[in-house]
Formats: sequence, C-alpha cells, structure tokens
Amino acid sequence: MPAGGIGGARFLQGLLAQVESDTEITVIGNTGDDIWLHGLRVCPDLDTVMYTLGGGISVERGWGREGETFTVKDELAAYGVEPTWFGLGDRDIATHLVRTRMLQAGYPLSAVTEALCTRWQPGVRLLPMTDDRAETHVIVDDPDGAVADDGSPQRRALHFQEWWVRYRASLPAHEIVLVGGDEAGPAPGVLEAIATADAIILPPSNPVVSIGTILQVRGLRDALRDSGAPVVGVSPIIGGRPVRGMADACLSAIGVETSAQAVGEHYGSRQHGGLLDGWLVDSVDDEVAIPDVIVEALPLLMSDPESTGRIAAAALHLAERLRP
Ligand code: FO1
Repeated sequence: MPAGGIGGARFLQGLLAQVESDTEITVIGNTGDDIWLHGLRVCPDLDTVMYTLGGGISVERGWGREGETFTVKDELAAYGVEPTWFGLGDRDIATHLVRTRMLQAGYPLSAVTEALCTRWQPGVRLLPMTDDRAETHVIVDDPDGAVADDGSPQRRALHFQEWWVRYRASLPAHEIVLVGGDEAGPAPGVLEAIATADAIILPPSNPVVSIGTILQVRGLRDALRDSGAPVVGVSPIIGGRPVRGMADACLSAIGVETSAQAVGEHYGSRQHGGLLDGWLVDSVDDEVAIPDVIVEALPLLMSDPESTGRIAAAALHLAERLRP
C-alpha cells in the first residue's frame, strides 16, 4: 500500500484493525517530502506512519511525537539559525539523529527504516519508495517579489516542506517536480511486494505529492499495472474539498479539478492504462462514474477508528470482489 502523510497513516490504523493477525501489510512510504534540516535527515511520511502505528504520534498534530517539547528548536532560533519555520521536536530529533548517523555510516534508507521500526513495531513492513535521493520541489513566483529581466515574476523552486509548512501551500504552484525522480529506483522489496500482493490499496493520501510521487519511482507504475492484485483507491476528496491538508493546492498545480471524479479519472482505470480497478468515494459523491472502474460510495470521513475500520473493510471487500 503506497502511503503518505496523515491520511495514509490514519487509514492504516483502520486497516490493521480489520485484517486477521497473520495478514502481512507492506506500506510503500513516500520519501519526496524528506529534507535535510540542521544536518539531520527528516522523513515526515515514513515517521508519520511509524509513529502513528507505533503509538508515538502526536494525535492533535498528526505528525511528530506526542508529549513533545521544542527546546532545541527555540535554542536554534535564539542563535538566529534558519530555518525556524519547521517544527523539529526534541523527541523527534532523536529519530533524525539515529537516521542521520546510520545514513552517514552507509546504510540505505530502507535499512535505517527497518532499524527504527524495531523500536516502534508498527505492525506493517514499512518500505521507503526508494533508497535514492528524490525530493519534491515546488516552482512558485519568488515570495520576496523578485522580478526577471523581462519584468515578469522571478520563478523559484522551493523544497516541498518550505512551500507546505512555511507558506501553507498559499503560493500558487506553477509546477511540482520530483528532483532526482528520473534516476530514483525502487527500494529493495518494493517491486516484489507489489508483484506478490493479494490486494493493493491507494489510501486517501495526497494524490499528487504522496501517491503521485511514489508512482514516479522507476518501475512502480508498471509493477502496479502488471500485478495480479486488484488495485482499489480511496478518494481523499469529499464533496469537492480535501478532507485534510491542502491537496487542492497540489491538484490545481497539475490541472486536476478537486473532486472525487477528477482524481479517480486522474488515477485512471487499469484497463485503459491507468491504475484503478475500484474507487471508493464518499456518499455525497455517489454520482461518480469512471469507465471500467467499480465505484462504491460510503461515508469516507475517518473521524474515529470505527469509521476508519469500515472504510478499510470496504476497500478490502471491494478488492476481494475484484480479484480475478
Ligand atoms: N507540518 C507542519 O505543518 N508544521 C511543522 O512544523 C511540521 C513539522 C514536522 C516535523 C516532522 C515531521 O515528520 C513532520 C512535520 N510536519 C509539519 C508535517 C509535514 O510537513 C507533513 O506531514 C508532510 O510532509 C506532508 O504530508
């Protein structure tokens, strides 16, 4: 299950509650959000899945650790050290210190993630989409108003985290690019997990900067299409609005309307070269129809573990129905 961010982690909680204890779930985590900060490697989507399923997540924030303090962040700010806009928590920093030390000792990110998960026991196999460098950047008009020689706004590439956290995705994105994406290869185990899956679920993560990023890794899109497993997606858009986060800002950057219909079409039907065999949409979007994709409508708001469990069960049942 390719997953990113808070929506993916929350969906996984529901999924884990639905399956038999001997069911193996492999999560392919988005690493396009990853960033070097103060010399530390931060992997937000991997950490959000690991902390959420391992019981260490800050529930009110949806990211970082519960019971967090930000003393180091404040001390760095007191030194005037930038960036100050990213909330590095003291407990969270321990994760980044372990990760950075292991990366610098030559371990690939997949081995680092496995080591970190030994502590957290998330109950899934968490694989980064790639061990290679691939970072999402967003092309915007220079926020400081710089202009080019011809008087037009100077365009700049911001790291995704700066666009997302510092500017709250408020700067219109001309383009979203995965730097390193054309060389990035799948991490060990990723293609095999897809090839041997009984079902593949695209959770309600951001279709552009989470699911879309993962699909840019070399070979992933083809592996999904060639897999014998049915692919069922869960719409992250309910009634024309993203449930959480700012998927609408990302969708408009790629010219896709913010709707369950448009995102389903964007993923496409597997029979026509796309990804989906099944598409879960919210009850308010029950008129969604996508040729050669089975669409099911049900309440999609993951407001508590029970409702999330129902959504995960619906995705599994739809995959069961679709299995050849
Ligand atoms: N999101 C914010 O909106 N503000 C933050 O200060 C922030 C800090 C942060 C630290 C560690 C981490 O793993 C995630 C963090 N996030 C923060 C969330 C992060 O930007 C998003 O989870 C993803 O990158 C988008 O899915």
